[in-house]
Amino acid sequence: MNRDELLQATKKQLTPARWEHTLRVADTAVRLAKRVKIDPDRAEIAAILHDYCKFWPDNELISWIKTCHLPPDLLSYNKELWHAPVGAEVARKEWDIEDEDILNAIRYHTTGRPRMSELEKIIFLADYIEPGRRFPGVDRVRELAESDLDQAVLQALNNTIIFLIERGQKVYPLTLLARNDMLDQVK
Ligand code: DGI
Ligand code: FE
Ligand code: FE
Ligand code: FE
Repeated sequence: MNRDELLQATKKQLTPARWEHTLRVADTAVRLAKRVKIDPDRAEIAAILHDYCKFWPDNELISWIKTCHLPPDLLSYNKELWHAPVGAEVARKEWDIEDEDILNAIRYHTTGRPRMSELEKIIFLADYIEPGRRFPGVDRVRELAESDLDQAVLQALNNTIIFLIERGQKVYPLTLLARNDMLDQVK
């Protein structure tokens, strides 16, 4: 797989604003990867592909969820969750990515999960803290990400869960499990 091909093809899937977000996630992920001494090239690939399916129509995402036997409970939670697990399947099938850590980083970039790898944490965090993000509390997560990825992931999960509850929305169980696990990790 050629990096320029991947960039051009991904750009075509996205709106200009979302493409700019993707480039900022990639920069942020590469920087974090270098700091914790994991392979920045793998972080970059995961970041480029993380929102590949963000604008796919619902029926397309639903069809991939069914065909690939992704967790059927996804369909009874927020549609915003769907692009991440489908993105991992597309990365495997259309981009021949076989690196399970890269695929998991794409798959879990929205929800998180218990026992996330360093790469998964980096993509999850880069998506949350890239410099274009303006969530309430994002600056605290940015600070934490400079010193402790686990504390940063925990804070981002807390913020997201509170955000969803304040809006009366469901919280996908994996997000709650991820947060509980992170509490144990940081003890
Ligand atoms: O695709 P992005 O907008 O870059 O970011 P994302 O993939 O992290 O999507 C985040 C959105 O998903 C965010 O606005 C919150 C929403 N969401 C809905 N239900 C859940 C959820 N996020 C988590 N972590 N857990 C949920 O149950
Ligand atoms: Fe996303
Ligand atoms: Fe996110
Ligand atoms: Fe994103």
